Amino acid sequence: MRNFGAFLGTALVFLTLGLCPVCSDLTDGNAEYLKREHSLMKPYQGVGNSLSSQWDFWGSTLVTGSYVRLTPDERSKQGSIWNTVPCHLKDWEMHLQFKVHGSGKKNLHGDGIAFWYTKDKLHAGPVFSNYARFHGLAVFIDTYSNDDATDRSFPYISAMVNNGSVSYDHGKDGRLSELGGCSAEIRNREHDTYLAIRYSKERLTVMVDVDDKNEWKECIDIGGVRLPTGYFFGASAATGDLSDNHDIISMKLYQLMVEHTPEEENLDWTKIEPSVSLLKSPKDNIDDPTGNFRSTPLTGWKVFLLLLCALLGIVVCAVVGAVVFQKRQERNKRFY
Ligand SMILES: [Ca+2]
Repeated sequence: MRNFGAFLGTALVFLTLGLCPVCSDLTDGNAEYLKREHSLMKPYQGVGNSLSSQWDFWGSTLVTGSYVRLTPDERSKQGSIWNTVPCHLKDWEMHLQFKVHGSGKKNLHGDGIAFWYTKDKLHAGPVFSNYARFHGLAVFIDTYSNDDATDRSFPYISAMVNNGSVSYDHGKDGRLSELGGCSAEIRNREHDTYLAIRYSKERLTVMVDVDDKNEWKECIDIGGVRLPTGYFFGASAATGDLSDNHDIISMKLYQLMVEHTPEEENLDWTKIEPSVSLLKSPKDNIDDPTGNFRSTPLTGWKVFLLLLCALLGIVVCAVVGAVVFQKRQERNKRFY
């Protein structure tokens, strides 16, 4: 059994070697580049309804020197702002700096802000003042619980990918079509609040920074998300019987430097149909009490656990094998 120590050593070396690709996968060292043509920043030059503008606005939207107010704290207002330049980046990260505030007491305010990456822009409708059967991605910052269910606290952030076939259900706060979400205290904060939406290699990640600690907390992370290039970024908000000021301070878009295979590069990315390859339909989410359904590819720790289990299996087999072998040899010796 002296060799067992050596075997364990070798196993550990293999384990370390096996982990290295996982380590490099976890270290996301991609350089990021701000894309001004898709960003909205103070003092909001290039915002306006002219041919040369990079951002169009609609409805109750008011552009001041320090914020873009999608709706004031008044009933039945609808407003939106849209990037006029289609985005042809394959991998991107949008940082949304916003502020939702108003005089309404707890649960007496609404309805929230929606972030969009969609085929159509300035297409008004009932979903936070946008079209319900949209093509593309939506991330909702929903401040009012329309549904009576008490399984989650609001404000609630959720994501939805649509190919125009599904209508966002406002009465159910989009529960039936959501891909994942989290609660976040974003309302009436002293400081600005932030949302990051990253789309890269079919993976959608949403992070929040709402506690003024300058650190991102993961909210949504799902794989198998397919979105085309050539869509438009936008943000919209709406008030109903209840209201809030919905302010966008900035929208900063960063290009992520990610390598793609030649096959991927040769695809016509504008022809991709928005979809999510879930193992079950998003409608089954309703069975999940947390409201989170994730179909992520193997993440770092899962790969680690798998490797560990496999190695433990090998170790156990080797030990049992060695013991059996030794016993047999001893028995054989007795016979000679
Ligand atoms: Ca709602």
